[in-house]
Amino acid sequence: MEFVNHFMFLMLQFIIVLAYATNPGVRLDIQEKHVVMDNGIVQVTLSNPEGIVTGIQYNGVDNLLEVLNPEADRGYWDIVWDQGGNKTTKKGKKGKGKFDRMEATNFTVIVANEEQVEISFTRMWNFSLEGKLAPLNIDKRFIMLSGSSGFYTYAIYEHLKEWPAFDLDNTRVAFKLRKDKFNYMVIADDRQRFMPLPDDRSPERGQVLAYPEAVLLVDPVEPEFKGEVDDKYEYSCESRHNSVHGWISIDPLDSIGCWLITPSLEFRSAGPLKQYLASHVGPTMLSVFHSTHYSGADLIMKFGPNEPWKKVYGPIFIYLNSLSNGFSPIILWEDAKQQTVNEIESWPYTFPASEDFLSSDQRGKVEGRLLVRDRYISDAFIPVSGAYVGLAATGDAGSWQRECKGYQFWTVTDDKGYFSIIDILPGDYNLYSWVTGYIGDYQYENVINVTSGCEITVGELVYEPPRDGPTLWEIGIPDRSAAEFYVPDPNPKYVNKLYVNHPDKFRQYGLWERYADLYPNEDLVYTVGTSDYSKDWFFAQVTRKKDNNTYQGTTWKINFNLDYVNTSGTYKLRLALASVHAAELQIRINNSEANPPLFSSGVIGKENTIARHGIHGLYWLFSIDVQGTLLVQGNNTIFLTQTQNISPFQGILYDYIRLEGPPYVNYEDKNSTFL
Ligand SMILES: *[C@@H]1O[C@H](CO)[C@@H](O)[C@H](O)[C@H]1NC(C)=O
Ligand SMILES: *[C@@H]1O[C@H](CO)[C@@H](O)[C@H](O)[C@H]1NC(C)=O
Ligand SMILES: *[C@@H]1O[C@H](CO)[C@@H](O)[C@H](O)[C@H]1NC(C)=O
Ligand SMILES: *[C@@H]1O[C@H](CO)[C@@H](O)[C@H](O)[C@H]1NC(C)=O
Ligand SMILES: *[C@@H]1O[C@H](CO)[C@@H](O)[C@H](O)[C@H]1NC(C)=O
Ligand SMILES: *[C@@H]1O[C@H](CO)[C@@H](O)[C@H](O)[C@H]1NC(C)=O
Ligand SMILES: *[C@@H]1O[C@H](CO)[C@@H](O)[C@H](O)[C@H]1NC(C)=O
Ligand SMILES: CC(=O)N[C@H]1CO[C@H](CO)[C@@H](O)[C@@H]1O
Repeated sequence: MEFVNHFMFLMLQFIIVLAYATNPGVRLDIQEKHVVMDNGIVQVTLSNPEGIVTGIQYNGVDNLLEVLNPEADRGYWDIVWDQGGNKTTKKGKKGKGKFDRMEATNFTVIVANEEQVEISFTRMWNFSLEGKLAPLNIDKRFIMLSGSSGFYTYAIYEHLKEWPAFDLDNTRVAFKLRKDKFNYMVIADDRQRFMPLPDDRSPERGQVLAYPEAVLLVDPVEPEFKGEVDDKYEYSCESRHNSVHGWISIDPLDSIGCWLITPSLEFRSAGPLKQYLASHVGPTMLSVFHSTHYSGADLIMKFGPNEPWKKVYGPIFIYLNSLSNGFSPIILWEDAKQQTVNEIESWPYTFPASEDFLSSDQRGKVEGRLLVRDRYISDAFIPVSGAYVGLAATGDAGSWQRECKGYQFWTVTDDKGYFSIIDILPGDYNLYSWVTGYIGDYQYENVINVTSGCEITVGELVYEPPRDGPTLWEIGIPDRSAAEFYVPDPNPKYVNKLYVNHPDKFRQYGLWERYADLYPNEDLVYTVGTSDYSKDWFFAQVTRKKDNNTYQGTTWKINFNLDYVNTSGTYKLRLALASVHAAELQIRINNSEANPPLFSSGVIGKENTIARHGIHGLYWLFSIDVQGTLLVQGNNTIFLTQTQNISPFQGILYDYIRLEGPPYVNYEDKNSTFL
């Protein structure tokens, strides 16, 4: 089977090569209302001067985009924005910004020769447009290369200093494919399936569940989908794993793949762990550059008055492939992944004509090595492999997860802890890291000034994660995710078959309601030493649903035994949270009535991770002093109370919890029995 796939893969390459060999170069045809780029493999039609992709002709199909949609609703860049400061129109929690497809007003040819066509669609802002359009100059570019089975798009957004404040909530590129053809969606090797039709979500065929995006398929056109839940958020994807996804039109004689390839994460907001929508029922393909999903209002890009800004989003590649035989269409996915590797290797591209897109020699490089020293575990300086190291706008440790306006450049350390971050755009950055297995965030103390062609060596960096004393006990793995905890099976009424017997079980709909099924009256109790966090720690501390459509806050207990307590020492409770939504965490020790509690987080988080089937949102770390006088020799209890109780989606996803003993008086006494 492996062999057959590999063989077919080579064959496919061969067929594509043949197509290239006969290519006639790129032609540009400018019509009154449209512009057509054609390289003999693909023909792309855009509206003139709006710059909306209205047609993609490929492999004998005159349009891969949804011909039933109006032209403006086929392939487009868009933003969701609002006026800034006190002019904002977003009222209350449900307020939404203004959606704008950024239709351009001016079409310009930038490059047109046999090898390459690059065209530009611009929309310039001025004060007469205040309140009506986002104060941005927009330049949308489209590129076609000869012999290339697809096309590129990128855009330059610019906000001038003297322009008014505004908020940018969301921006992306969307393609709406033909529903009569594209029926198989691929997000990843283990996330692909035949998909329902958009019609199945209509009131006649579907039943809206707890929010409009989640629909129970009651009477789908294809009966095989009956009883499943469809929700686009079940297909969201972390930025680091979101380089290619798309759709296949499966036809035994002539299958076609249509793929969105994002060759770099540098322009996406908020770092490698940020989750974005990808493909979903429509059939829709999105390349999202910025959104507030799984993060909340902290990620709204807020531009003040006097804040000049310019950013290049993309280029991304829309790649097409086809297969004209009876073999598995999954070969198209394998080929799309190989194409993605090729695109990543070609990054930064040499062909974009805008001087705002910098080539490799205009960018810089930063190298070094990361070691971790976690005292009380080991005195050694340990090289860590697979740790994320990145450059992002200057800020506090961990600020990268909320940073949106600049570019970010990330890599992972090798087996010996070495890292090399290449092709960094000039500018001032901080260097950040986090390491699976350790809590907290690393930040290098110096600002790093990247210039064209620079090669900066930062040497050996040592991350000393937060640690005051020896571990008395711990729950979970410090990895910014709640995936290691107990994730229940979904209610059989609300299944997505893709996630049955799948490692991403957490993506099923409605798991928040399973808590009340498992713990109808008494809350979760975890006993250190006997409980197993993969079975006994529910992945989210959600509210408990009562009969009356009301909800209750909950109090979870951690029981633990101490053989000895130093009543004059200070213990430390480390609470790493993987996500919070409109929740307040209160902590009490050995006295469930203590008022005030030992600790309260206040009401924090707007990440909406629970409703969106995420396993993490933003990372939070709280370090809480616990005086030895609060503890007793023998059994102790920590009470974790989540007080908020308005909705089913409020709650906390824990990442990791640890109790540290007091610091040793002499670190050399660490083998002391008095822990
Ligand atoms: C809005 O903010 C501006 C500048 O901060 C201020 O001058 C103005 O008075 C405010 N308007 C209202 C209605 O609050
Ligand atoms: C259109 O854009 C081109 C290139 O940016 C510029 O030279 C031209 O003046 C613009 N035309 C209009 C009507 O804005
Ligand atoms: C401002 O923009 C509008 C809309 O594009 C345009 O009609 C108008 O001529 C522009 N005004 C100036 C002064 O450029
Ligand atoms: C970084 O370098 C640029 C260009 O050389 C310079 O304009 C900028 O002031 C520098 N920033 C710092 C913090 O040194
Ligand atoms: C249901 O909720 C209402 C309003 O919150 C309350 O007045 C009523 O007593 C509740 N009924 C039951 C059976 O709990
Ligand atoms: C208990 O903690 C206090 C304060 O840190 C320290 O001075 C004392 O030596 C500790 N006692 C023991 C037995 O470790
Ligand atoms: C402490 O807790 C354990 C386990 O919950 C229990 O078996 C034991 O009896 C308790 N000891 C005391 C002194 O309460
Ligand atoms: C000081 C205090 O409240 N101690 C309590 C700690 O918790 C244990 C077990 O719940 C109780 O037995 C203690 O009285």
